[in-house]
Amino acid sequence: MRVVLAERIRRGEPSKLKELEALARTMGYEVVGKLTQVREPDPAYQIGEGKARELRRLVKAVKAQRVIFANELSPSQAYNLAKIVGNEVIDRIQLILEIFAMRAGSPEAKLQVEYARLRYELPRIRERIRYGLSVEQPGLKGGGEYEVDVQYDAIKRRLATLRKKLASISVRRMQLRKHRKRRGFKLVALAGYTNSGKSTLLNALTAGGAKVDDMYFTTLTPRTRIVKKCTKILLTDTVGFIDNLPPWMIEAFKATLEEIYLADLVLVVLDGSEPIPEILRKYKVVSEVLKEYGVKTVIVLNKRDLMSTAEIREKLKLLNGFSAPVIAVSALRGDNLESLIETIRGYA
Ligand SMILES: Nc1nc2c(ncn2[C@@H]2O[C@H](COP(=O)(O)OP(=O)(O)OP(=O)(O)O)[C@@H](O)[C@H]2O)c(=O)[nH]1
Ligand SMILES: [Mg+2]
Repeated sequence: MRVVLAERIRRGEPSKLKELEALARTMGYEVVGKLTQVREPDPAYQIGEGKARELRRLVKAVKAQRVIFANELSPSQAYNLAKIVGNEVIDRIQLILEIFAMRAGSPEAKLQVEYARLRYELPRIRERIRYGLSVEQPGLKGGGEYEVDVQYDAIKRRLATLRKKLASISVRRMQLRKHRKRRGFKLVALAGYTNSGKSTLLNALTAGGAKVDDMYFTTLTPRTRIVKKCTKILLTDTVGFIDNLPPWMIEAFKATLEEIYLADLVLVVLDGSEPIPEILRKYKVVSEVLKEYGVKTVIVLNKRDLMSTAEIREKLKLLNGFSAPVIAVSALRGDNLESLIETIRGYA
């Protein structure tokens, strides 16, 4: 599918289109145009009305089928934009939900993704029906207030059921962790921004078997393996982090994220090949979440094969300010993994 990416940012705010493009590519979309407007949000269109017309011209010129906004759109904004542009307009959260739906292989991930999608739908139902837009619920078509209530209640009931199922997954995982700890295992978890190399590191340190891909959210379901040559350390790989997720999305993945929060030690994996501001931004996204749980961390500056010696030194020096040990490795080449294992032994 040919897509145009659009965003509205405030003066001085960095563009989010690069990351949005990586997300779009993960869905296999071809990005054929981009549009950025610097202004305060417009209540009707998010961007200005004149800019929305420019967007329409761009979409026609490049023959795009869809527009994806980096900003979160209210249902009425999405509707107004679609009317002007003449094509479907979605936002970043919808795109992430699509990726999750595509990646959800396990029953656990499927439940989490369904929960997240319905949480997204719920506050939007009324407006969608008011605007004559269909809600993606089979057998339920738009109509009057009565239909709205029926749909609303159906989704609420389904959410309650899902919440129970997810809670029991969470309990099962907790029992498994307890059992492992009783058997003398130390639980080490990988955390990090999506695409930082967590699964590659799992494969390098264990008998692995995790799927690796230069796309976002390749991993959704936790995978735990014994670390080679350390029979008492278990390493768990899980879903990656991304900036600006609504709280209900994090709630949906609670059972999975608990593998990180409740570990004995967390390896925070950073893609060291990126520019320093990106490394810091992504480190912040992960550490802000972990902070609440007071879990011990080791910072792993990954992809050192893509950095010069001077660059490695500079980045290590910078990260040394964060009160967690830092170690530079290449998960792909297997560089410096021995000292990473030594560090893990020392802290776990
Ligand atoms: N050059 C280089 N590439 C690496 C290294 N580690 C991982 N990669 C590449 O980075 C990309 C992402 O790796 P993954 O292991 O899938 O990353 P992840 O953190 O598990 O990503 P998600 O599961 O999608 O969140 C892949 O293309 C890997 O081959 C490394 O040390 N050096
Ligand atoms: Mg992965």
